[in-house]
Amino acid sequence: MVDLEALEAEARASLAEAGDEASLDAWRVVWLGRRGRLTSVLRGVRDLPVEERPRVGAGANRLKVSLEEAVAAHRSQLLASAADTDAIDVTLPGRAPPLGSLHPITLTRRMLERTFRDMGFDVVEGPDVELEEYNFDRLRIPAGHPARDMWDTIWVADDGDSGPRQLLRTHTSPMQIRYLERRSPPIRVIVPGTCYRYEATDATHEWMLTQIEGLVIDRNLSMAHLKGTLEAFVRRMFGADIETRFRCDYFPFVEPGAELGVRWQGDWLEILGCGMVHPEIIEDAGLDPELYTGFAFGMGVERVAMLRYGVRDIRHFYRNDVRFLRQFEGRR
Ligand code: YSA
Repeated sequence: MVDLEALEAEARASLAEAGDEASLDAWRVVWLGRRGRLTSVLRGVRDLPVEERPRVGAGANRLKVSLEEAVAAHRSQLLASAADTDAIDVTLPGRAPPLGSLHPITLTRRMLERTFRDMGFDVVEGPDVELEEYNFDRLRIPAGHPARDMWDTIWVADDGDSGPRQLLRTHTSPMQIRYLERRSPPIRVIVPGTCYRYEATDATHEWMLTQIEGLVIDRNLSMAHLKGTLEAFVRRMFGADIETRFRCDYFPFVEPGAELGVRWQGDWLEILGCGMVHPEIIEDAGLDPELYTGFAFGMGVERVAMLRYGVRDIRHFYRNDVRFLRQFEGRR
């Protein structure tokens, strides 16, 4: 009489004791090898009484399959715990760390900087946390001026009378004033940087955006220089066939003011505000506005990136969805 249950119990108990690969191999030889104990049971089926054969034959075959599975599971368990130990196999090939890539806004910002550098502009940066005076007052936007409503503002601290108020800059234009304090004409500079506005987002508006400010001051500059520079720039960026339009716009720190739109998916997308620097700003900088004139602009980098890459919704840029970001791998 073959007791398969007792055989299985014994086989499993000795398998549980196998603590390394060599003992597993030895166990295999003893139980499942060509002369192993279970193999012998299977071989002996033909010598059993006829009525015993089906039970023992089928049972021993099932046991064989189940012991094969048990030994395989035990082997992977041993391998897994070996991997957890401190043992280092110096012969294994190294694992390459996953490489990130540049964010599409960084790519676009760098490309814009290159283009303006080629056109003779310097590049400087300014503070993200700005004084109210530079963000508004010295750009001819005093407290209570309706133009302040154009940009809802994120104040950093409201100390009342105890100190100057600070905010996350709503635009890069305060750097016009800071630059004019330090440098004299001829001036040809761009200022890339992040800006923040307390406003609801939609397909073309984010609450955090990147701008590139441009400032050019020299003798005898006119609106023709402003238009010529910006049109040359747009053609370099998007090719000669791009359709552009200038429209009047109002900014207290320019006179006259305009916006530049680009044809996009059957519609117009405004990419920047611009204008001739207001004579009072030139005068406040200690320059004679009869002698010096200039133009300035503030461009939205996310909008340029939308045009460049055909992105329909600006909110994709800061959602951090790797499926979106991976599409920019390998781009320059
Ligand atoms: C105007 C005249 C100058 O002489 C110099 C600069 C300027 C621009 C001004 N400082 C300004 O910020 N104007 S703006 O509010 O119209 O923004 C300029 C550009 O930034 C827009 O044309 C757009 O491209 C982008 N922008 C504005 N708000 C945005 C935005 N991009 C994404 N999300 C927003 N919420």
